[in-house]
Amino acid sequence: MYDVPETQFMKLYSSPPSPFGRKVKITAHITGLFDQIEVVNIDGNDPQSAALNPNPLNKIPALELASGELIVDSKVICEHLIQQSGRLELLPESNRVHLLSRASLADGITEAALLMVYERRFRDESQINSDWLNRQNQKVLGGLGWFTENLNDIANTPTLDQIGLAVALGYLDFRFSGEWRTRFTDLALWLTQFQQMVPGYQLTDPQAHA
Ligand SMILES: N[C@@H](CCC(=O)N[C@@H](CS)C(=O)NCC(=O)O)C(=O)O
Repeated sequence: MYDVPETQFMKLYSSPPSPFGRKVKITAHITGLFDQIEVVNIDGNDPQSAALNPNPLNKIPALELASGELIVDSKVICEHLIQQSGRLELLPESNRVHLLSRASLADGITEAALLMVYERRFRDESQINSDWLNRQNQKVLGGLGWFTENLNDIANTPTLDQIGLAVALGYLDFRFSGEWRTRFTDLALWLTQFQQMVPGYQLTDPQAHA
């Protein structure tokens, strides 16, 4: 009798439009681990599909390791992939807190944009709170302004914060018709560069795969 080898596959619970899921997928492409991941698409609006998500918070992305351990939160999942692949240049130890803080700012843009989408999606039109929408929009604009002033060149491999920024901009393209591009031209140029250097960005384009 032969032992049946245990599957080494990790399972990524995500969905094509999810920006935080996209961040994980791009990181998986860069670190060369994408082929070891089975992507399980979750539709949070469909209770049957949502029930497949092992994350008790019912958020995506969530990563289930081959051992069964669950890892939640995109930044933590990305860190796991970086460590597992040994591609530590995506988050160098010497610069870790600085880059994680930048990554949190990028995620904050995505989060604010996502809350604006949810405000319109989950409320009756008459209940949509325009003050709340403005508040989130100010965060998006504040974040984009900050990155315009603090833009880092992309080296051979992008760092985690740069992946997060590209995903935030991609989400604004996807859900807000790229309105940011006329006001933040430096960021638009930067994103073109990122896109050219990181094939995983195109491969995870929500407009192509939604
Ligand atoms: N901080 C989390 C945020 C994840 C998140 O908000 N995901 C969205 C989809 S992109 C979600 O699952 N939303 C459903 C909900 O909040 O109920 C991360 O970085 O993974």
